[in-house]
Amino acid sequence: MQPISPELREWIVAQLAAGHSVPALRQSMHAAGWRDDATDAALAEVERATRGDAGAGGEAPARTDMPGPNLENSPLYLDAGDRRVQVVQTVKHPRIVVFGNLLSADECEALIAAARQRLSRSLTVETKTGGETLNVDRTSDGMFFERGENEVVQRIEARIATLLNWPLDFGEGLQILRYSPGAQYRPHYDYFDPKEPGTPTILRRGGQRVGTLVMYLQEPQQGGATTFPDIGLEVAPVRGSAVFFSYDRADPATRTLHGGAPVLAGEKWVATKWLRERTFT
Ligand code: PD2
Ligand code: ZN
Repeated sequence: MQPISPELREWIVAQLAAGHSVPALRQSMHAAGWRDDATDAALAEVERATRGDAGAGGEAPARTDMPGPNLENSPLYLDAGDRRVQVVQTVKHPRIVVFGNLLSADECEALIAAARQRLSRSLTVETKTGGETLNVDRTSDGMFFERGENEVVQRIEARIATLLNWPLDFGEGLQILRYSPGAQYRPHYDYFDPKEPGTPTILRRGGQRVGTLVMYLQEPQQGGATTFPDIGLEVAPVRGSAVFFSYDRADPATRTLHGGAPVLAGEKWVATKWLRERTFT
């Protein structure tokens, strides 16, 4: 059976939304060389997805192709192209990997220096509307780099793509956050809530988020761990290290609730890379 690619799925959805009939679609796909059984399977899948069918337990269906490091044979180090990255800790469910030595001190400094003058109070994507709003749950200051915006951003993005086996252009631009004393990021999920009305608009730019990499650029003197309340894990914000986690569905069943604990002393800086299902535009 021919695989149903995200592009084909999107094309079918767009054709149906434009008012083309199912028989007309079937005819176009037949003319394009699709076998009728594959066409029917693709149409049925799109119909299931648009009806919002749940899995056996009532949950959303899980993706199978996911970002993440290759941990076969329990490596202590991974080759991320231009750097040897340490595997410090792993959790299976939720899938979490803590990396050491992902960034050099110079790279951390360069990101902070380039971001500092562009910081403003952080906005979060607003799934109610598809826009962005100030969110009291996040009291840090932040900014976004464009993907590939400068040499150091390019180098780090290429390294992440190699390390996590996920195409570079499926990633959002790097987000930089600065937490001053008292600042925190209350526990949340990084995927977009499918029940919110603004989510379809957000998903047009590359589908759902499926993974997060939080990289620590500057460690505070106290506090500021990245917390996973469902499993009681706290990741210390050590400069140059990072925590990766992935979520194969937009559902709390992924146990990826996480937050940034309040910074008690000093300043914490992080860079976050969010990974989408497909090309982020
Ligand atoms: O800065 C953190 O530790 C943190 C915690 C939770 C960052 C994010 N979420 C994020 O950028 O999504
Ligand atoms: Zn988050």
